Amino acid sequence: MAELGYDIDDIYEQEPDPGLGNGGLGRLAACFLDSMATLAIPATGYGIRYDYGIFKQTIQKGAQVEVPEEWLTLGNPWEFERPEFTIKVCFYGKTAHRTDKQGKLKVDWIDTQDVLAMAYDTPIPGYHNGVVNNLRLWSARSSAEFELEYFNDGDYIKACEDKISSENISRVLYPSDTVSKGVELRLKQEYFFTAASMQDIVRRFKAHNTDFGTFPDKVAIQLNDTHPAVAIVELMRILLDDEDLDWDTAWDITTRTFAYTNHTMLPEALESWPVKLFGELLPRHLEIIYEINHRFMAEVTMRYPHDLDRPRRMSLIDERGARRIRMSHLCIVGSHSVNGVSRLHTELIKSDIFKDFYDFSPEKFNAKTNGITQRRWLKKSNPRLSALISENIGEGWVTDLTELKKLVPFAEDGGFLDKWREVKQANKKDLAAYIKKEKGVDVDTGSIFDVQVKRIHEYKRQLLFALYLVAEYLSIKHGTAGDFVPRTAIIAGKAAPSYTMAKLTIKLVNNIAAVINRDPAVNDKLKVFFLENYRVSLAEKIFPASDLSEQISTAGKEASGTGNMKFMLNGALTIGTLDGANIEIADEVGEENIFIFGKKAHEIQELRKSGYDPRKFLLNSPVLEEALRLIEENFFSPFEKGIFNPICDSLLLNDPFMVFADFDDYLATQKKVSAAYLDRNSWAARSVLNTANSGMFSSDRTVSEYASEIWDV
Ligand code: 8GP
Repeated sequence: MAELGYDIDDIYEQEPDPGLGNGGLGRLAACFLDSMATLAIPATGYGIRYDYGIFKQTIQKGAQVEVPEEWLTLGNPWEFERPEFTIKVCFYGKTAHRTDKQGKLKVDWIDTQDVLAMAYDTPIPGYHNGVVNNLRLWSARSSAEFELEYFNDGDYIKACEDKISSENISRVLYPSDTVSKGVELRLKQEYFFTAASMQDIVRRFKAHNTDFGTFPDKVAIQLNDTHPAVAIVELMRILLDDEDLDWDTAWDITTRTFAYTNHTMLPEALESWPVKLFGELLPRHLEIIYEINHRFMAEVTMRYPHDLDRPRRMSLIDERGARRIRMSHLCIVGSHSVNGVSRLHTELIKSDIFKDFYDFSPEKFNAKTNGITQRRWLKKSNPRLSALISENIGEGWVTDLTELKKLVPFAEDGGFLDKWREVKQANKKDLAAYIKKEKGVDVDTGSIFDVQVKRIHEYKRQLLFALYLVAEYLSIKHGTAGDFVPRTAIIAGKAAPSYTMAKLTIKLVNNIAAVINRDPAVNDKLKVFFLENYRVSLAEKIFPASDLSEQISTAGKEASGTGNMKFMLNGALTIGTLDGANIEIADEVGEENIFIFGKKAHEIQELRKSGYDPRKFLLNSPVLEEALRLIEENFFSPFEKGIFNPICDSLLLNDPFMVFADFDDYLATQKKVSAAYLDRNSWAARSVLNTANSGMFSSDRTVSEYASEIWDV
């Protein structure tokens, strides 16, 4: 490339990220694929080949503006089109009931409108082990028969419209990671890729097997949240209607095949589909769901004959208001395993949203703490640190992350600590150069790189970080900051396009950054940057350069988090609440090497119950009061007066995520961080210990647990 006059990094920059997911849930799946291939587990990942993945985020006048990302227009060299595996997926129509020659009741799904699912395969190589697994993504094509009807009638335009409409199914990823809106196209997407995948799985099974009784021994299907929940019903349909099995046999096969992972407890994210919409699109599946529910309700009533409310709470159908199908209930009833993604999250689903189901079948519930692949998140993205580690403890960590424990003694080796710091410094220089290029502002690489990168959401509390930065700004202005330890705050993340409060938070951060970065009085002490279009390739630049990892969600709300693990692996120290996997990170690294603050999950619950009044906390915190007042008085919005009122009002009136309740403790803990950073050697030692103790957060460990405890593979 150099001979040809190109810089290889410029070439790499040309390639768009395949943004086929929203946030943590999708990225977790990508890490799992890498681990499954590396552990030589024969596995396929199934999903949708979206023409437009997650939008590209641009910032205009401080606000997020979404632009479609055309990642496929210049071609995608990593995939293979597999037209030979094209599958027909049916929608709409009606069911016809009849008795066959043996007098058995049979159901036909007829008069359907059909769409083709075309397979595109992306090879997933394991690490130096000769194994290549497959990621199979489905793209929607119109079915020729469907068009012909209209062509024959001479209605060319109608035929073309229908072609477009069926191909729209795989057009675009829904860009909200936490809200399930119940729109028809989304349900079509879910059934489209699920039905294609189930037919593909059954076809492969039948190529080598004849007895469906062995299906659960050969096939395990892990449902990544409820989005593919209808797979349970689709397998029942195939076994009953196509393969002629009786209900009990089909149900036994199905429940032994499926397992379900829950990724969030946020009520707005729990999927439920209006019965009417579902029944029109998938009439046969609705009948099967009714039958599953009928039998399940009978069991519940038998077990709790005197508890009349329990069947109502546990039903697959929510009867309050217009009837809806509860997809999580379908997943629990139709699976042999239900897992949370951290220890705390699992305890909470057992005691809270799925308590009735835990009472009913406790044996199904288990915890599988998330993990990340060190091949991408250390070896590939942080080559300097990888080299330093391998020089000292060998390369074993690449496939066994617990090998990093061998770094523990190096935390007391001054020469090694110097090299460790040099690596961090070089990575910070690279990120500073990127920020200079993007923002035109100089960055002090001697400052603490204090970083919060993740989707923007109220529960993740980017506002807590923003209020802290305003408070620090004020303390510098007032001259009360003392020996201020310089900081560079870096924030990045996308907001769902319809999530007003999240978008306003981005605007607030950008406006705060504009004021602070322009003020000569604070300039050598504090700078704030919102980096636009957070994505995997940007994350790979950020984690290696970070000193401090912000994991500050309201306790009980973040199911696990995985960014927290990427920071730790790259030697950042965490400031965080006892939420999700932070708790397990603290256990591994030891409390001396992490900055924990804030209310615990049960305290949050109790405070809420006893009637939380944010103003009480505000009255007791002059610093918070002044920071909030600055925002209210339009200091950061002189030309757009009042635009941040919705944020201030929400905090003052009910503060749903208890930002005020945790503010003082957060501020005090940040002061401890600054003091700790001043002792460069002990900070470096703690940084080494973070990396050294991150072994359990490899997705190799997570996937091994799924393999032995759920899939039996
Ligand atoms: C995320 C969780 O918020 C995060 O804590 C966790 O690390 C990650 O899943 C992987 O387990 N959950 C989601 O992204 C999520 O639930 N999204 C679906 C509801 C759309």
